[in-house]
Amino acid sequence: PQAEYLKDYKAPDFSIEHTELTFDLQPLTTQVNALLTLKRVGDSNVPLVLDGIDLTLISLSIDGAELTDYKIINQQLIINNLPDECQLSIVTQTSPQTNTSLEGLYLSGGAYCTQCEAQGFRKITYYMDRPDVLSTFDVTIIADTAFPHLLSNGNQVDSGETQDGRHFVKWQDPFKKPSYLFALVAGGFDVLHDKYTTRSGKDVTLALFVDKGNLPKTEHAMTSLKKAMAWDESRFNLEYDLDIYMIVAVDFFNMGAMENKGLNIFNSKCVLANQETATDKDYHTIESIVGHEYFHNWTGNRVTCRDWFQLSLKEGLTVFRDQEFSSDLGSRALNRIDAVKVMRTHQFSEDAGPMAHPIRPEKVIEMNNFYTVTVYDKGAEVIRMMHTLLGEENFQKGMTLYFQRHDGQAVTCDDFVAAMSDASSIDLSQFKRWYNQCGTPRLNVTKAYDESAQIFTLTIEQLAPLNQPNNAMLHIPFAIELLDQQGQSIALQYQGKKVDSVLNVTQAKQTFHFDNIEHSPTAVLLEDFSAPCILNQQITEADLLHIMRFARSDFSRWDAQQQLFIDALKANVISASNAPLSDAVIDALRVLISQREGDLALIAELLKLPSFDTLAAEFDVIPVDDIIANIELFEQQIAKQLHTEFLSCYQAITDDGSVSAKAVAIRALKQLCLHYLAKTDSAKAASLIEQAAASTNMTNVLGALSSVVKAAHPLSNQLLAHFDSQWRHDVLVMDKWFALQAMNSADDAIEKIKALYTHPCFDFSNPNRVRALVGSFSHFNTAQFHRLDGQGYTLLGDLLIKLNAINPQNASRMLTPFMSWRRYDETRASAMKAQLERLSNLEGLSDDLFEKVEKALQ
Ligand code: BAL
Ligand code: ZN
Repeated sequence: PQAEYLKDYKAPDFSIEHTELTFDLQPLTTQVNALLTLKRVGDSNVPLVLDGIDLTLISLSIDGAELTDYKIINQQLIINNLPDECQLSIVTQTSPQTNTSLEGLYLSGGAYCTQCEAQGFRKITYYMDRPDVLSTFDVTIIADTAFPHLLSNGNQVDSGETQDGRHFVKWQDPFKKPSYLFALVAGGFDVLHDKYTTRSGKDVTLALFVDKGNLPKTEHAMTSLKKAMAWDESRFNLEYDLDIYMIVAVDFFNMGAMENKGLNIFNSKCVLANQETATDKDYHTIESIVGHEYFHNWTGNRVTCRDWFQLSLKEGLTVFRDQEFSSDLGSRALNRIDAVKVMRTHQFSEDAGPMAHPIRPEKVIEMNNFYTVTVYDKGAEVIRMMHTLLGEENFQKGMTLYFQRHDGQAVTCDDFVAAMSDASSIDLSQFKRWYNQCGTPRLNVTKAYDESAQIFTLTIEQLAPLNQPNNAMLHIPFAIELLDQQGQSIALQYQGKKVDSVLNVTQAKQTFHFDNIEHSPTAVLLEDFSAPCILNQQITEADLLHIMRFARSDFSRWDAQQQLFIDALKANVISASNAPLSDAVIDALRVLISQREGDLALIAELLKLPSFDTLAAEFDVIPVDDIIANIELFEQQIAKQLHTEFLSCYQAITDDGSVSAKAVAIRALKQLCLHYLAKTDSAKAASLIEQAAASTNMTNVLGALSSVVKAAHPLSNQLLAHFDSQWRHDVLVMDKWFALQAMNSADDAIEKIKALYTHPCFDFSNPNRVRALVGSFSHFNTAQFHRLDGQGYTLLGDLLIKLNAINPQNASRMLTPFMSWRRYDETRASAMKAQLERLSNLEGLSDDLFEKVEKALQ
C-alpha cells in the first residue's frame, strides 16, 4: 500500500461542473450511468485521472463519441488528450449485495444504502473522488417497486413508472458538493414526518425513515433534530438551507452516522429509542449525534475540507459544536466530564502509542484509520482552547468571517485559524502548533507561598510529549482558581492589577505571581480541563478534599475526587500494599450519598471510581492485576462501609418515569447505588435488584443487570436468561445483552462468547453486534481479555482475521486494544505481539489493518 503525504497536495487539474447519475438498482449488477461535465483548470497536458474500486467498466464516451483510448492502472482510469471542456459518459456496474465492506453502495437489511466518506464514492463510479472537487448533482434512481422510497440529496424533482414496471425518482441538489457527501437510499420504510420553520420563515419538511414497525422509536430523534436546528440559529446564527431534511436509520453501518447533504444516514442505534428499549445514556447519545450531523450542514458541507488531512477542520469543529449543544441543553459539568474521560483514556493513549498523529495528520495510508479520537476529540479541544482564548463574542465573529470568506469552498485548518485570528485581532501563530504536533504535553507545576509578602507563586514548566522530543513550545490556556480556607474564590491580582483566571502558558518555564493572599491558598489547576495536557503537581489529600467541596467548577470538583482515588491506588501499587481508602475520603463520600438535593447525576459521578483505562494511563507499564485488585478492594470497602447510606438513598429517591433532567439524574444515582448494593450479600439489595430488573424502563433494567453481572451476583444468570427471552425480537436491545455477556468475569467467559457467535441475533457482518460482544469484551472485561494464558488475545486475533475479509474498517477499529501492547508486562506483551504478527503474515491483509499492524510492530 502507498502512503499519501500532506506536503504533496496538488490542486485538481479538472473541475466537475455538473454530475448526472442514473442508478438502475439490482442486487448483483447495479448499473451506474455517470455523465460528468468537465472543465480543465490546470495544466493543458495532464491526463484526467479518475478513481474507481471494484467496478466493471461497460463503456466510455466523450461528447457522445465512444472512447477506447484509456488505461486502467492501479484502480485509476486514465484518459489522455481530453478537450478543455467536455462531457464524459461512464457506464459501470457494481454488486451491492456482495459488498460487505459497508462502503460505497451496498444492500443490507433489505435496503440499498451508500457510505461515501472518505473514499467510498469510487466504489460507485469512476470519479475525482477528493473533497476539493465540488459539483452539482442530478440523480435518477430506478428500482423495483419493492423499494418504494428512492432517496438522494437535495430536492425531489420528478418521479414515475418505467416501461418495464419498475419506478424512478429524480433528485437535484442545488448546492455544489464533493463526492463524499453523496447519498442514495432505496427501501421500504415507515416515515415520521414533521416540519420546521426557520428563524427567517423558511418552511422545511423533516422526514425520518425507519424500518417498518419502528415508528414508536422515532420521536426522540425528531425532537432532537428540531432542537438542533433552533440551537444553531440562536447560538451560531446558522439556518438550514434546503426544503427538506431527511434522516434514514439503517442497521448495517460502520459509523454512528453520516452527514450527507440533506440526507443523513444513521446507524439505527443512534436514532431509535423509547423508554422501554433505550437507556437515558442512549437518549443523550442520540441527541448529540443528531445534532452533530445537523451541525455539519455548515461546518463540513457548506464549507468543506480541501483534502483529508484537514479532516479536523470539520470534525473537531463539529464535535465542539455538538458538545456545546449538549452543554447548553443539559448539564455542562457532566458533558465536560464525559469529554475529558474520552480524552484522558482513549486519546492520551492513542497519542502515546504507535498510531500517534497530530490533529492534522501528515501521512496516511488508509484514510478510514484517521477517524480517530485525536482528529475528533483532541480536534474539539483545540477549538475549545481557541474559544477560551477569544471568548464567545470574538469566537462568533470568527465563525461569521469564516463563512463570509469560505462558503461554498473546500479549505484548510489554516483558513479557519486565520478567520479566528483576523476577526479577534488575537495572534494565534504559536497556538497553531497544536495542528502539527502530536503527543500529550506535560505540565509540571510547583506552588510556593510567601507568608510575609502574602504572595502566591505558580511555576509552570511545559515538557514536550514523551514521544515528541523536539517539539516547540505550545500556547496553552491554563485556567485556575484559588480558594481560601473557607472555600471562597480569591480575586486574582498582582501589584494592583487584576489577573485573568486563564494564564497564557507559552514558554518552557513561566512564573505567575498573585498578591494580597492572606493564607496559603488551595489552587485549582487546569480548571475545566482548559487544555489537553497531563498535569503533574504535589497536592495533599486535604487540598483535594477542599477542592471537591468548594471549587466553583463542578468538573474540577469531580477531577479532585478522581485524583483522590488515583493517588490511593497508586500508593498501593507502588508499595505493594492493600491499604483501604482513608476515613476522610469515605466521610466525603458519605456526605455526598446523603444529599437528596442538588445535581444528583453529578453526585453519582463523584461516587464512581476511575475506570481501568483511566488508572492504566497513570503507569508506564500497566500493572493489570494490581489495578483490578485495587478497584475491587476500594469498591468492596465503599459498598460495605456505606451500605446503609446506599440503601436509604435508593429508597428515598423516586423518578417520575419521564426523560426530564431531574428524572434522569435520579435514575443515574439509583443505578450507582445498585452497583454498590450488588456487591454485598444483602437480601434487601437482591430484592431491590429484582424489582429494578422487572421495570419497564430500560435504564433501570440495565442498571440492575449490569450491577449483578459486574458483581458476579447469584441473580446474574436468571436475569440474563429472562432478558434474552424478552428481547430476542429486537436486535438493538440484544446488543445490550451481548455487552453484558461480554462482561462475565468468570473463567468460562471466552467459551461463552464463542458460543454466542451462533446466537440467532449475532451476525459477524453487522458492526453493532461485533462491537457489542467482542468490543465490550476487549475494552471492558479487563480480567478475562488480559488473561495470562493469552486466550483473550487469541479470541480477538481470530475475529480480526475473519473481519479482515468481511469488513476491513470494522476490523481496523476492533484492533485498537492491541495497539498499546508495549505497555504491558512481558508475558502479555509477547502474547499480543504474536497476534499482531499473525495478522502481519495474513494473506490478503487489508490496507486498513496493514497500516495499524505495521505501525504497532515497528
Ligand atoms: N463524517 C463522518 C461521520 C461524522 O463525523 O459525522
Ligand atoms: Zn462529524
